[in-house]
Amino acid sequence: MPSAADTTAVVPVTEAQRADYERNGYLLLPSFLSASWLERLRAVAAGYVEAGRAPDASPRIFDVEPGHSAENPRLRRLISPVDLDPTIRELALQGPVAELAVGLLGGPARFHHSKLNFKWSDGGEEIKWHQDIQFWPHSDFSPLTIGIYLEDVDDEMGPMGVVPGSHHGELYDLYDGEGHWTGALDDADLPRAGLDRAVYLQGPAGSVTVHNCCAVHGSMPNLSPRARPLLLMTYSAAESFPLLGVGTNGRTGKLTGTLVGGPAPRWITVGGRRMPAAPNWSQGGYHTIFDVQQTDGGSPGSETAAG
Ligand SMILES: O=C(O)CCC(=O)C(=O)O
Repeated sequence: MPSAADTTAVVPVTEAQRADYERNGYLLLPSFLSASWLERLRAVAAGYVEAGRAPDASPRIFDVEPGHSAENPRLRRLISPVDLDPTIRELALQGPVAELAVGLLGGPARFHHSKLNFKWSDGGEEIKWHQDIQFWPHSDFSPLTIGIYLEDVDDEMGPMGVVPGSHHGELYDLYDGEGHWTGALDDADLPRAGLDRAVYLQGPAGSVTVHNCCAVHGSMPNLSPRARPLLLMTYSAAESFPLLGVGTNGRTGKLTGTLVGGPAPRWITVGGRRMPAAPNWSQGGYHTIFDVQQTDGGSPGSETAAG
């Protein structure tokens, strides 16, 4: 298993792929994941589907469709699988997805959150057009989400749709006219969003999707008799920070903020100005300015690093 330090040595994307991602705001990497990883992830997902049948399955872990039951499970989402499961944690914080995040971000990455969207067969729900950054604002626009299809995905199954180049465009208001948060572009804004140019990312199981936090994206209902599990993991550049303390589903997870591929940065950029920032003392190790100035300095910061 690679350590956090040697993750940086692995570059699983080419310069051309990285340039594509920068230009278009998305990437599709067909059959990215090895067969053995895929097998492990499918076994994990199947275990959670079984667990989701329990009458007391926690809504903190499972989001289910109306009509979900033990006999006829219809899961919408497994919440924060990186926190829940050691295999998914290894994938996201040390394995090939960590390496991909570091490669795409061009340096150490800060893990933010994860989710497994099941998009169940025969009508698994649509995800309306939206951008992500409004849900969990950060101090820059580096956050990206890496998705892994756990099954083969075709057009009928509600593949992820992305509008190329939209990450450089308008950031839409995801409130409605009455000030209610809808989490989706308003109908009045849709004609400006370039949806006629949307591309739908399909591929064999193990294919990877990547989209930038500002890219307009969404997906249609799954009209096929096959589920479309998509495991999603979000990272920012290490020097980018979430602003409101929110993760997806409203909460950050235990591992939100974990650094992969390198140590905590000493510089951050806010309001366009790059500045040296103190170590992250939030976990302890600091008392007062008097202590630090009257001695040789404090102990190093204690940001969590994977590995
Ligand atoms: O599952 C999908 O197709 C899209 C996922 C997404 O955009 C989200 O969960 O925010």
